[in-house]
Amino acid sequence: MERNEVFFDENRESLDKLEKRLDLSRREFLQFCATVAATMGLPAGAEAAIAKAVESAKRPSVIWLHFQECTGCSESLLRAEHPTLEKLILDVISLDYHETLMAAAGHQAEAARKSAMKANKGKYVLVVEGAIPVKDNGIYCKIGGQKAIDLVKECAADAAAVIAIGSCASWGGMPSTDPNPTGASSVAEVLGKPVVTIPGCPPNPYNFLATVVHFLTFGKLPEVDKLGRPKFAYGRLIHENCERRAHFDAGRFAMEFGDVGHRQGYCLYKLGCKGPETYANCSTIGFGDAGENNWPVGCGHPCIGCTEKGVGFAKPIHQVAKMLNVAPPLQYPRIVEEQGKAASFAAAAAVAAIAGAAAGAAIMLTRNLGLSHAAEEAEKAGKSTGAADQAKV
Ligand code: FSX
Ligand code: SF4
Ligand code: F3S
Repeated sequence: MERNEVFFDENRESLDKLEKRLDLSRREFLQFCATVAATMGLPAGAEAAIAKAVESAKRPSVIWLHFQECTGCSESLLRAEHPTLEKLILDVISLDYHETLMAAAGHQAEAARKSAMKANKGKYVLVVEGAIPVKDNGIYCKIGGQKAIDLVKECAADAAAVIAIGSCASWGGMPSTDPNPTGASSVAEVLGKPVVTIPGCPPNPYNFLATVVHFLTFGKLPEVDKLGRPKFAYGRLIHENCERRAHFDAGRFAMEFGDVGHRQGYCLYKLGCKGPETYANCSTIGFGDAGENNWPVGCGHPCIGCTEKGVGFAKPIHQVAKMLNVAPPLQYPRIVEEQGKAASFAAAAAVAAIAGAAAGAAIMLTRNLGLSHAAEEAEKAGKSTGAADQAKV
């Protein structure tokens, strides 16, 4: 009997109840647990532990604050299908305060927040969506007559965990774009202590769901990097696992939107793709359960680095990215090899490593970028190979 079957056999009664409570079939529930386990990079069989936690754990009270943002973070959760947010709200967490989703308004809403915080002192999870303006003593954002800067401190004081969702809350995001007139700041800056961050504009809903489920299953938040990002989601550069990576390595680039390279799905580096300097799992988990390739690069637009401080909303969208490392991808998608004419990524890295110059690999690579594509275009136009060889970025 498989591990999951054993789990379902042993927990038949409670799962029957859960099935009714969640209005999900057992299969759908297992699929949800498996998706979350896979997002966290947990080994096979972990979905049983997740299922057990979701089935039996007391739903944690969640207070969700909104500041300077567009509500895209909440919107992206509404587009998650396994399960839908309303099921998540009702059965996995107890969402006691969320300005855009709760029925209560005005004083009633404020009262709901205060009573949830009192009843769950030291145990509730605080989720913050949006940046916090600190300029001019924080007067640019007020909720219920209270300044955002004061509200976030009040709510964080007795929280068991603080999660900054979206790039705005994680590092300032779009509202902090130069010249940042309101002094839009991150939750960590305002609280003066590190918090878990789930950047992205909007962030991938599974990264948030997986973080909450990790808290439920293991009683603690997942391991994070120095920027507070869960390592399971932000441990690798987008470029490392991109479906267009083989084209990058072979020097095949889209040079303009709509050109031959763009239509054939070539690498978008020359159009400003920030995948080489952006840490996130967009290329591996996609967005919105809408099928394969449903992420910016998959749809033909360069990554703008929305998860990365100093890249998204900071660098011009079509400025060429900085190469952060030269690690080869985990796997290569199939390509038509005879088209590749430039030095491969791996070859360039190897030569640089022999010379003892790690930085040199990036430089060599950058010098090779576009050579083969330019050569190919030149050949198509009937020019001589010599002329094509001269083609430079
Ligand atoms: Fe919007 Fe959220 Fe962007 Fe910010 O996501 S999608 S502006 S990260 O805080 O609502
Ligand atoms: Fe993918 Fe962008 Fe890297 Fe090209 S530069 S392989 S499109 S992440
Ligand atoms: Fe954002 Fe780039 Fe992912 S723009 S959604 S980090 S592909």
